Amino acid sequence: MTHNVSVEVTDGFHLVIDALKQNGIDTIFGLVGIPITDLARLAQAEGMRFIGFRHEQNAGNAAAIAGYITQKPGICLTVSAPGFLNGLTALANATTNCFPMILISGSSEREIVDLQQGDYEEMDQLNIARPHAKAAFRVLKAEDIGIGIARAIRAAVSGRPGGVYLDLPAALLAQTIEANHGKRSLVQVVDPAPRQLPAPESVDRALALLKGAKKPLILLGKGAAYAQADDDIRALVERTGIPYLPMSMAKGLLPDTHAQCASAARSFVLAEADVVVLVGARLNWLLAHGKGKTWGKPKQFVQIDIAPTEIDSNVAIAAPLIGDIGSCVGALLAGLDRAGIDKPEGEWLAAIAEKKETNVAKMAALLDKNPAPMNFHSALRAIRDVLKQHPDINLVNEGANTLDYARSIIDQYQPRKRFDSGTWGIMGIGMGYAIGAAVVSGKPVVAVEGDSAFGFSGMELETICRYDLPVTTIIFNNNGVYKGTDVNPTGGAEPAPTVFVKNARYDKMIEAFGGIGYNATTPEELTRALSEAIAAGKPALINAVIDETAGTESGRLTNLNPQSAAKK
Ligand code: ADP
Ligand code: TZD
Repeated sequence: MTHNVSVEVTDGFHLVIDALKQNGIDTIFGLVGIPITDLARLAQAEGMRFIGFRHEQNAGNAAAIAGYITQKPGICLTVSAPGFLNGLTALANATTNCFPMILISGSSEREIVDLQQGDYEEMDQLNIARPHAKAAFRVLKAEDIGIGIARAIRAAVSGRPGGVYLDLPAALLAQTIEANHGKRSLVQVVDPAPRQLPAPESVDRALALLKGAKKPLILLGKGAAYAQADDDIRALVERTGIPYLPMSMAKGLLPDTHAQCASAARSFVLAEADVVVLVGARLNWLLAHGKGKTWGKPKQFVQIDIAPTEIDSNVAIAAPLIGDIGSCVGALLAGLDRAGIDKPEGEWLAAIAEKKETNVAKMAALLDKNPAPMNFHSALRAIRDVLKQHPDINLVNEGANTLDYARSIIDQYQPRKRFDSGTWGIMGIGMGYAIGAAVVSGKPVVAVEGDSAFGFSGMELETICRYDLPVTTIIFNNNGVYKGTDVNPTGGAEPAPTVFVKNARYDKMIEAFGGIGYNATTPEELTRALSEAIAAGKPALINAVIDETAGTESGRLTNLNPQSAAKK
């Protein structure tokens, strides 16, 4: 950009885009307005992808899942105050799930905001973001943009990944500096997420614990999936012969059909194991905090994690192994022979095999039924069978019953192909994750959504159609949150808190934007619609009509409702 004949100048807008590009970032998810519209335009003009959303939360969710899939921070761009706050839920969700993303928000004039003089979209965004982010920065001088973006990238992806907030005031974007000076101020981040090797004595301690185990178990979490150490993780599982359990987003790290997969005997192995190796999985609510009935017999843990403060968070950890998962798993592998670790005893493996067989038979009986209308099982059987033919498809999944049943019924065959409500159990990630996954993977996406869950991000169907993304959304339509059967106890006309309009036709929504809509009332119709939609590679939505009496309150979390919890 040339402002006068003698000195070539650049400005904040250009420096932000140049800094991102220089660090290999090629996509921005966002929603435009003052003061960032021109930033989005410039990004596109400079060859980046700008994917424009209808609500910032969905753009943020797309950025977060892009970060999880690629190990590069996903970028979400928003306007100030309300746009920023809309994006903040996604930033907090990314931080909670350990996904690397950067929320970049434009902000109003500092002088006015700090004196609270009532600027357009006035808000002290930096301070509001701080507790919800792994790190938060503001850049005030154009010559600091390079450093600001470098710090944001490194904070997002190094150590335990998370969400980072970057505040860019409007005045900064318009600031001009000499072009050469600007160029020199940019930073190419070297080795943004360096390997972190575990201490040798920690490795020996973990191996010694494993050596003494009679009933060992490996538990793979989404940290293991994120780490992209797929071959070493498979080698550890197969060379030790230890049965393993994948957490929901770690499904597919090894195919769910693997002989050592103990998912079908989950309760049994959690209760019975004596030594559990946690690989990138936290002992939070999703694992019953590592104690209580779920965990049955006393046990000892090896915990592999990059965050040292995760250790002993819920129960005492006998053998912490701190480092990146690739390095830690590699070190264990290298020590297996030295430590003399043999395959687990046949008795343990036989007991698991027997339990699996019984449970698989029980599930098969449920799956084989053909009730009319469909229930969760018969609809998911149809989806499972179609997806088996497409092992590289991305699966997004949210809802209560829809999430719980799909997680156990649909097999995953490849790593990082399942994206769901995650650590918070959040509803609303559906269309954002679907768009993010489609954009960065270039592969089709199937989103299996409860009707309530879908509602949080449903307007992004327009975005999916606008960018012509190969996303098929399947709505499990049972007329409400959890179920569709509640009635107002007063007999009044106002609907009960959990119910929706009966027999809604979600398929008509996508038709408004030129997508393909299907209404499926039987497993056969669902199979046909899904096969056709995937083959077409076009935006599609299937309204799957599910029995409104099927399912339970809160899916499998019934026990967390205060009334049930109080009874415990
Ligand atoms: P899940 O929900 O699947 O059980 P969590 O999100 O609870 O998994 O746990 C993921 C864990 O993985 C976090 O504690 C995080 O610090 C850790 N983690 C993330 N990336 C890495 C990595 N590259 N190396 C080691 N640990 C990692
Ligand atoms: N709001 C947000 C952001 N997250 C939440 N988890 C909830 C509300 C509470 N909630 C759940 O935990 S699941 C759920 C809600 C509203 C929806 C369940 O209904 P559904 O699924 O139609 O999506 P099923 O399959 O019919 O149970």
